[in-house]
Amino acid sequence: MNSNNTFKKCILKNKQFSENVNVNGYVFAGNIGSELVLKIISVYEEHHKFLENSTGVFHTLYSNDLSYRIILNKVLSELLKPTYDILFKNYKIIANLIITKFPDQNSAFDIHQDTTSLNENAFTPLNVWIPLQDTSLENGCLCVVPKSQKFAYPYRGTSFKGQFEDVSNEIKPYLLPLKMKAGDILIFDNRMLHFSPPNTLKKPRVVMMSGIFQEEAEILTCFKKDEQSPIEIYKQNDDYLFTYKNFQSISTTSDSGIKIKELYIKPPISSKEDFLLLAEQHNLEIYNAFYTPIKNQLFVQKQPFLSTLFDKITMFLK
Ligand SMILES: O=C(O)CCC(=O)C(=O)O
Repeated sequence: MNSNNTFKKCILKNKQFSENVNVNGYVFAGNIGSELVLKIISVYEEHHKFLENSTGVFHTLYSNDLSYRIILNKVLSELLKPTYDILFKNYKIIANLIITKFPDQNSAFDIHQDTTSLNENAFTPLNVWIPLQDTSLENGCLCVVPKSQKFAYPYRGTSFKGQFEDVSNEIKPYLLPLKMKAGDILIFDNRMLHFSPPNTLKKPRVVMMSGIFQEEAEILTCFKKDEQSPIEIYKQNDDYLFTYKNFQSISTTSDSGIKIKELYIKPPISSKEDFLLLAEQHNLEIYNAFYTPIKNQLFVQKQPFLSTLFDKITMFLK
């Protein structure tokens, strides 16, 4: 178990921000301002046309329209670069994405850590998450388990079971809802356990997200054929997030990149007791945000992240 996931090759210019990411896994880094929010909303409206009454979740990476992914990334990069240049040094944007959560009980992202996308022994993977309207528990704000990046296992992939997949119910009390205003900038270590509940309001919840890497970090992915097989590490091209088409499915073959390593290790699967021990060792706090005293039950259903999420991918029309 890796319990020393400190901020590697820090790219945040502000020392306090970097300390917050290191300790808690996230930081609020100001607001991009209403003018820029409006510009991004107009980019969103120009490049996204959805079916009426769409349901579930739309995520840029689910689109097979590669020219859409490339153009969106370019336009958003141009708009956000001045802000990112203030916040980051020696960095690169690996992708700018849109995530839309339609009004629908099935629009939750279950508790997860992002899959491994760089060498975590040398670098720290960051996401920037900026909502284009206010977010709350009602429309699916991001919820995080502060400090949980500290005990993330460095090899995660869609082809094999995640360390915390079986303990969602134990993790839920530790989720902290991050209610945000339109344009607020959340920077987080994408190894931190995170989640977002369904959008129960009438309007779609739209967010833009950027992946931010150290400029020399290569994009890596992990693949495991089956229980007995080693974990294979693949190096991907820098344009991977614009050229790879199978993000919608759980990979059953290693269909992209160059294999650079095989590791004969078994990724850990945490039991309820393992997770509770980690929570204690890392002083995780209990927030109980998803506990409804009246019904005396958790109101968010337990769902395996990938299977349910990918079943509910919404239709995207260009
Ligand atoms: O936008 C959200 O609600 C969550 C997105 C997320 O967790 C992800 O893309 O990994």
